[in-house]
Amino acid sequence: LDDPGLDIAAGEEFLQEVFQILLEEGVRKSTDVTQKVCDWKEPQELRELLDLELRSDGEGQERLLQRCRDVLRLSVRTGHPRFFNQLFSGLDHHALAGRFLTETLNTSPYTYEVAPVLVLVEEQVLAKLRELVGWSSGDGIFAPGGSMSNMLAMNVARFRRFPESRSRGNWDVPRLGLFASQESHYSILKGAALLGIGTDNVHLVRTDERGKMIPEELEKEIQRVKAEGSEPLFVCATSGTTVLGAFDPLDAIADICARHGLWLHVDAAWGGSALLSPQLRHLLAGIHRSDSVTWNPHKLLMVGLQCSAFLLRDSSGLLQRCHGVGASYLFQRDKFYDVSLDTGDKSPQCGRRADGLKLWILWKAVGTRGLGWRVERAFAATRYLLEQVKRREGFQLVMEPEFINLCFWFIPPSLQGQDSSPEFWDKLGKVAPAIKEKMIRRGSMMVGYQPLGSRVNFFRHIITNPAVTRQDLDFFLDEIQELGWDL
Ligand code: ABU
Repeated sequence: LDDPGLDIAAGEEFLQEVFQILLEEGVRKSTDVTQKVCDWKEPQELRELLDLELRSDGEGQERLLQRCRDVLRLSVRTGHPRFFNQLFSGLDHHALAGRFLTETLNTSPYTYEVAPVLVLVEEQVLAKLRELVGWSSGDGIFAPGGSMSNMLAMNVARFRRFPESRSRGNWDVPRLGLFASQESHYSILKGAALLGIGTDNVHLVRTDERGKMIPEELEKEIQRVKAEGSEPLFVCATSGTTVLGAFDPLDAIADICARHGLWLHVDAAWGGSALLSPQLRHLLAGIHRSDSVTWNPHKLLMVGLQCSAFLLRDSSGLLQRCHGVGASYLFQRDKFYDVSLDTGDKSPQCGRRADGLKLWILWKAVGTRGLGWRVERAFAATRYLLEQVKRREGFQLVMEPEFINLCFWFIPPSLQGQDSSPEFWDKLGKVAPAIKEKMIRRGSMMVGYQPLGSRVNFFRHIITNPAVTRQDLDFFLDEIQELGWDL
């Protein structure tokens, strides 16, 4: 014990090498359009290549550096300009610097004493996001992903109506009713299960042909649930649904919530970033009337996974009262500084990642205008792709996109000109998975597909990365045509 048990000099030397690898393999190559997006391996082959077994003795530096290279080389390059698979993509160098800083600091922003900078950064970032929602005051916390942010909203809504539920559980609470559209995120169902509300008590409200909640159907559902003896509590409107990118009509939904005294939560995990664009923020008109908002800058703002803000209009300390337990070893009331900065008890978590820092660094780098410009560039790129899809043979839109989700089928020559029979749709539903398999095996690009309601598998193309160019989008369509031509 007389000497440190870590070789600090060797550790630093190792890190120097790792930073070079990170820059070369993780940053340069993973954003280089001439590289493959992925290098597909069957799981067993990959297990063997990685040599996953954990042994009694450690390995030398060269072997470890090779392992670092392998991890990067054999992973999917989500920063690549031809990765269109998820609602996140791209690599922002400033945000990545913020992620490095967060990892290096290795602290939890639950108390000011262990994370003074991170607590103040989080406070500032949350205030700025709330300002964009249209609130001059309020509260909030970063959560590990949009699903958790949505669950926090459900929990806080229940607590506001039934404060005793915190201590007595669901025993004294009537059967509750939660409402969200048929296109809402699946986390509403998960949250109802986790919170003991029950998935049967989530009422999925019908949507129109564009995937937007129909307010009159919400009103009917609320009346029906009341007539059945349940107590309506919570409405989740969605601003940017996962597949179609639909925006629910927030003002009409807010009117209904006000009439029935219901909590209005807006799941703007995907679409919230449109608030940064003067041209697109109308999509969320009425969001300031909500009680809470989920907003994931790790999606459209390219901040990096993960960065999910749960924002609250209430400024009376509801979040703290709902989740706080006041652990005496963390949240001592007799500290020498302002203990309102010990914000960790607002969260059901204890250890928590400081997800605000990377957004703060990015925001400092490009400003509010720069963030808005990125959203508008993604929108403009989607418009370009839309025009090309309309022009090209074999492509059929699922619907005109309102936002950045471009959904379409590719109809190969063998199916073109056929009647719209059940057999036709059955065969068409097999096209997207077949093309996807070929593209992943080739490693040329990645895009998602899914069935939705009565619609058979179609592609959902998402752009968030400002590095994507017209050439990438032309390549994308050429590649779909080439891969699907002989199906
Ligand atoms: N609900 C999170 C979004 C998943 C996706 O990237 O499509």
